Amino acid sequence: MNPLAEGIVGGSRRALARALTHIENQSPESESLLSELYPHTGRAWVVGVTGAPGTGKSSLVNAMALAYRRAGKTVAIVAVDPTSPFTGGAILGDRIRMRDLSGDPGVFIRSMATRGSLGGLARTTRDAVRALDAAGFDYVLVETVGAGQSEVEIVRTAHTTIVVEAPGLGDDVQAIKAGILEIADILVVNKADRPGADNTVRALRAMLELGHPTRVTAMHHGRVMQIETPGGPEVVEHDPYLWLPKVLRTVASREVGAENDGIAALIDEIARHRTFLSRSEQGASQARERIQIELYDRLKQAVFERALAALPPAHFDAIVEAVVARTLDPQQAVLQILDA
Ligand SMILES: Nc1nc2c(ncn2[C@@H]2O[C@H](COP(=O)(O)OP(=O)(O)O)[C@@H](O)[C@H]2O)c(=O)[nH]1
Ligand SMILES: [Mg+2]
Repeated sequence: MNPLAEGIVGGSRRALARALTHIENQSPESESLLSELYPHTGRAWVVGVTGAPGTGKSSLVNAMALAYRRAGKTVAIVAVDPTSPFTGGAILGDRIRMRDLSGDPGVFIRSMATRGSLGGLARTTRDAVRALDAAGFDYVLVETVGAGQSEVEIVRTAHTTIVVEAPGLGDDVQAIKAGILEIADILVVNKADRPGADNTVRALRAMLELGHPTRVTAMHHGRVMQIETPGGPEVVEHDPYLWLPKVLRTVASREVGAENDGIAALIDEIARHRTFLSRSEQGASQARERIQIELYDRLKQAVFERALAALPPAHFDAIVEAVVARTLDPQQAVLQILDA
């Protein structure tokens, strides 16, 4: 076995940190490393936390990690920020916000920022989560900034996705991008201590109900179907085969120190979602679908690399020239490359 893989499975933090650097750089070593780690994965519960900057994601992740630690669980945190460079202040801020966790061997924190394409970042995140899973953490919390398609892809690595909102960040409804709402298993209105929280909760509930006919496209008794809900969410609330995202309130910052901060309820809701996925067939079909997407992804990359590697650069240049001169069309050009 690769000594790094052995170290990770054996619980060495140093080996884990080095492996994550390999993964981040997509170095050749990371490929064989991930192959060796794969049989050791599949045990961690992965929770994605996404939302606009400043909504309190890092604070929330910090609070959740503390709650899991109190329950005796180990936690890894991956903070992915596609908008900030490596030296960005956001990551420094996150460190300060997560200071409660520093020095605890049951917690591992890693920040990752943009390097290359967003697709690359999604892949890096997925691989990093696998390494953390193989390292034996009970929970892996992935924080990512809600900025568009990127986090939808990144969040695909998560079993349970939490979308975070906060009052007073401009127009309540506008702050939620439709695509983000669709990926939410749980919606959280953080900063519930702030005025306007009720409005945000109401706006989110209204949006969920608006989107209801499509939201309840679900795995029902093992089959995908559209479910009519003339009686509203209450009718399907108790259906064990249907998941309806709830809107929860939290106060994540310690400074506020509210008694009823909603963190315990959030932890409970994650557990409920986990139970739901394991009891319904949705969990298994979600896993299968993700593997399928990943394999398509990797296949595209592998075919691309193999085709280019097999082609002498001069040959490729000649094909480019032929397409420029219009003696060859791009469709035929690709077939020629594949045949080469
Ligand atoms: N009043 C209040 N402030 C909070 C709460 N949660 C986070 N904050 C503050 O909001 C700011 C942004 O928090 P942060 O966790 O960095 O947000 P992120 O950008 O989404 O990760 C920080 O100053 C936090 O202290 C909360 O529940 N209530
Ligand atoms: Mg943050």
